[in-house]
Amino acid sequence: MSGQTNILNLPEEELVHPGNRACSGCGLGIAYRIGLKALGKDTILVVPPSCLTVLQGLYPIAATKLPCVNVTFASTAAAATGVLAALRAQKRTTTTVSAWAGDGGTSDIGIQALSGACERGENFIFVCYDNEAYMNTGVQRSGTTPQGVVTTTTPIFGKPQQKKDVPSIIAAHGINYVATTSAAYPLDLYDKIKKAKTISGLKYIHIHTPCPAGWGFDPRYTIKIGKLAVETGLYDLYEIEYSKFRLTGESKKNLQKKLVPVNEYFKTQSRFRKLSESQISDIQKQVDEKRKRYLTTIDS
Ligand SMILES: Cc1ncc(C[n+]2csc(CCOP(=O)(O)OP(=O)(O)O)c2C)c(N)n1
Ligand code: SF4
Ligand SMILES: [Mg+2]
Repeated sequence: MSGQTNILNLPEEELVHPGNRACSGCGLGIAYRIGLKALGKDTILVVPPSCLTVLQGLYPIAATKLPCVNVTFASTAAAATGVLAALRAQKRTTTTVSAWAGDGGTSDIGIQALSGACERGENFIFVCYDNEAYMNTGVQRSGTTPQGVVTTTTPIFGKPQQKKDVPSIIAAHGINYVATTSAAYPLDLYDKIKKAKTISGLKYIHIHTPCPAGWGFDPRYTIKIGKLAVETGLYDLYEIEYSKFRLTGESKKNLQKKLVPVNEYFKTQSRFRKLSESQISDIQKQVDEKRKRYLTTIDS
């Protein structure tokens, strides 16, 4: 999968204008730019309230060259279904429809519409960019915020619950393609969205997008931190294609080498400052257990 595309054969045409409203070092900015290259010009976007709506800005000075429908928080997948129906009525069967929602708009507020669309097998690509909190409104915890993270709604002890495993929830619907990727691995991201375009039914892509403003790190470290999440085994790159699971890219390579200790990742971001020694060692144990499961169940 990854490795097919390199920096020299990415399409040169930019579908995101330079100069947008994202914070400097925003992982979403990278994911969006590369993701739109993979989707191509004949695409209609569907976007709920999020940092992405801010990044895109408003007509006539929008940062994207693609048509985009801004919809209510809970309705992203339902609205994408409606756009598909309108295209069918116009006999436009080659246009790609792609919803782009944040983790709040996917794992919490939009999950019912997404579940319905998965179950019906609607033919669009749902992208969740996961900056692990409701960032646009000032860093509130979401279902995908990791355990122990300090947000404005978990200010004292950090979030007590674990990160919700949204890709597994979506995969349980039996859709044809689920993939996880990261803004720190833009070519992996590009290849997975490209592949999604060739598969029928609903395709779900989960993108880890480091967020300097909400995670508490210097914007120059976005890629380094995104990579550390994978190198520690805290975030895995994989595909579930027609129900077959396989690790991809750096996560596949991880099986052959020693993982970086999780604390190396935690140390880089102020949002983890409330994690205790025992919480860190519990999380390390969970990652080690997962790696053991991979080693015994995956034929790499
Ligand atoms: C029904 C509803 N509730 C709350 C809001 C306010 N709101 C706008 S964006 C946002 C945060 C979105 O978080 P997420 O989906 O994770 O995207 P991010 O901002 O992190 O990019 C919230 C709570 C809203 N627009 N509609
Ligand atoms: S708050 Fe985070 S996700 Fe939102 S624009 Fe800033 S860096 Fe990007
Ligand atoms: Mg978010």
